[in-house]
Amino acid sequence: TEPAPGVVHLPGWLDTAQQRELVEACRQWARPPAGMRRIRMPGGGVMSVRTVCLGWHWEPYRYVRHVDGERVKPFPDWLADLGRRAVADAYGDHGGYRPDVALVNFYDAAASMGLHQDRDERSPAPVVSLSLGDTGIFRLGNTRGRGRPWQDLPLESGDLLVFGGPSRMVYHGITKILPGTGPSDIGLTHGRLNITLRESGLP
Ligand code: MD3
Ligand code: FE
Repeated sequence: TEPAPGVVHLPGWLDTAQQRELVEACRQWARPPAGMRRIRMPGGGVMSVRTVCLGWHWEPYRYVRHVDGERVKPFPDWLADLGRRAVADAYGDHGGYRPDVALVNFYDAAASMGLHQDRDERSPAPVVSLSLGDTGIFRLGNTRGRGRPWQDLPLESGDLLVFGGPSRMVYHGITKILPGTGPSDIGLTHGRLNITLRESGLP
């Protein structure tokens, strides 16, 4: 379905085996050093979501190669291939998509993500989102600000969402997690994982 121009939602795009493999990859990425952590925001707040970055790092909240002297985990080639297949399936053409950075977010039952724009990337290329585990309620807003109109879409385990074109700069967030809704056979007992793939636009 296409909930907004440039936004394509393909429910159940990942089969159970692919979901299990991604959960296992997230488990490895989550380990220290440079593992999952709550990101400190520029204003001093701390996110309820836990995040691990691949290929770049978000503390102090901009592209840097290292944090606390720890080397950021690499962005693997197989993940770039998966992102390219995602864009091809969503738009009918991958358009030369070459993601080089990713954010892996973990939401426990109490976590959420306020409405924001993703403006750290210098490339206009789409963002690919893969959801695993408990269902999250995704708020798809508009490009003008945090107010209405918005649409609330449930994102379930295995769903693909591709954001490009006129929707690349929309405000968006996760309003809540529905605990206990994830599949029992992907190796994730509770919570929600989301993997976003991006082109940094950096040399
Ligand atoms: C629309 N993550 O990491 S994924 C984020 O479920 C982020 O963890 C949410 O927003 C999550 O920045 C939402 C869907 C998504 C991701 C990136 C986008 C939607 C987007 C970038 C631009 C527009
Ligand atoms: Fe975002």
